[in-house]
Amino acid sequence: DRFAGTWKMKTSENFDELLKTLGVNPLLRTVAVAAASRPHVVIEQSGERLHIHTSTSVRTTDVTFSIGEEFDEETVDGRKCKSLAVWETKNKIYCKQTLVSGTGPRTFWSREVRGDELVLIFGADDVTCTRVEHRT
Ligand code: RET
Ligand code: NA
Repeated sequence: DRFAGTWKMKTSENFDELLKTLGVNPLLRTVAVAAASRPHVVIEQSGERLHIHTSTSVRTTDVTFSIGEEFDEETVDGRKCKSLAVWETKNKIYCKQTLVSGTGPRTFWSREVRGDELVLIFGADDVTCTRVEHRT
């Protein structure tokens, strides 16, 4: 249950580029980037089952899923998708997303625990945003 904990963001790279690739307009990107710089992240884990709560002043998401079972979530820009998370290593979860309707960039996220840090990557086509969080 190594993902469990309360996490605070330390660094973020390319979040604006990610939103640009997802087609979010400049004004909304400015709002989103500012809000996303101070997320409050709480992860509960019981083996293969995880609950990830991420809150900011403008957007809060809660996802509960089991590794290897499809679940509903939203892409970073808020589009409904079906997701499937798998263990990439024993410390890393890779989650592929498929839009429920319409077309858009291919998106995924991964989360890896490295010591006291959690490395979160969001991908959209060939753009990746890397966010490093540490335990509070
Ligand atoms: C959207 C759509 C346009 C308007 C706003 C948005 C805000 C997104 C945010 C995302 C935060 C994500 C985090 C992820 C994990 O660490 C949906 C792009 C305001 C604030 C914190
Ligand atoms: Na996170």
